[in-house]
Amino acid sequence: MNQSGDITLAEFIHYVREHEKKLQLVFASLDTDKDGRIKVHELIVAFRDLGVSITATEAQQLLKRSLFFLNAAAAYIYNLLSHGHP
Ligand SMILES: [Ca+2]
Repeated sequence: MNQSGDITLAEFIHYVREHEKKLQLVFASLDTDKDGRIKVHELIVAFRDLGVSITATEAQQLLKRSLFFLNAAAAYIYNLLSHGHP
């Protein structure tokens, strides 16, 4: 980012890719059986390793909410960029 706060397309793409890498790392660390899916059980184990106990229902809600949040954020930015408003 320069002093005016502008970002170039190259910077934007670099930023998105860096975040994609982090998301891939997070996904890979949660997908312990490496089947390409984060299962409720895997999320429960991940939280247990952090010392947090969550139920299967809580894990399910968390998975749904994270996808909902990512989807909503992407839709918000897309609409803002294409229509000038969310
Ligand atoms: Ca898995």
